[in-house]
Amino acid sequence: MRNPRKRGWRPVYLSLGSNLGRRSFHLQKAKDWLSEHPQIKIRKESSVYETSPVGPPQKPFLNSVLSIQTSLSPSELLAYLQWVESKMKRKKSARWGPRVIDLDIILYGNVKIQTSSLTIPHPEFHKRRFVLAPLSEIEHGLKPAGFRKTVARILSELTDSTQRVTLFPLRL
Ligand code: A4P
Ligand code: MG
Repeated sequence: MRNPRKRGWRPVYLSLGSNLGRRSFHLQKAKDWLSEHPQIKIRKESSVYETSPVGPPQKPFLNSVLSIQTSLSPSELLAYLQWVESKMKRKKSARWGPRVIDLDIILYGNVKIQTSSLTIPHPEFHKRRFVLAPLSEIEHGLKPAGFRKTVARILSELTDSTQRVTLFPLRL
């Protein structure tokens, strides 16, 4: 029977990134942790991309984007992502520094949030080819909360030519 108290399931987009150690293994492992949560269903996954680092000089990243449905609230989802990061032995590093795994909430339904621990949509996503390319691959017509343009349009209007993104031969 349907539980009337059950909260709705929301469409959410997550960014996965790794540039330390066995990068593809780390992306796969993070996806496995996400799929194990009973309140997270993975709907679509982008290709994996090798991307030049944004921020301080460091090794290239592997990045991908997952489309999920979740009944977790934004703060519950963030807590779970941080738990997965800690399980995967991510150590705190410099801001935008190298990491075994980084899990970010890019979009959470149509919600806009600005608190000390959570900003949604992610404050940098619209400037980042490493997020926009995989997101546009799986949801090019999506208009993020607070934006009048589609993801594909935002990507096509990016002018920063220093950000390189190439398809990586791996399926998660
Ligand atoms: N936080 C606020 N909003 C969010 C959100 N929407 N999703 C807070 C996730 N976390 C959010 O994050 C710091 C704090 O951000 C968290 O405690 C959470 O409360 P962090 O992951 O511990 O630190 P960070 O990642 O070093 O800082 P920041 O500012 O989150 O960096 P980003 O934006 O995650 O960028 N270049 C390439 N090519 N590919 C990458 O994946 N990633 C980064 C990290 C930099 N350059 C990159 C890549
Ligand atoms: Mg982060």
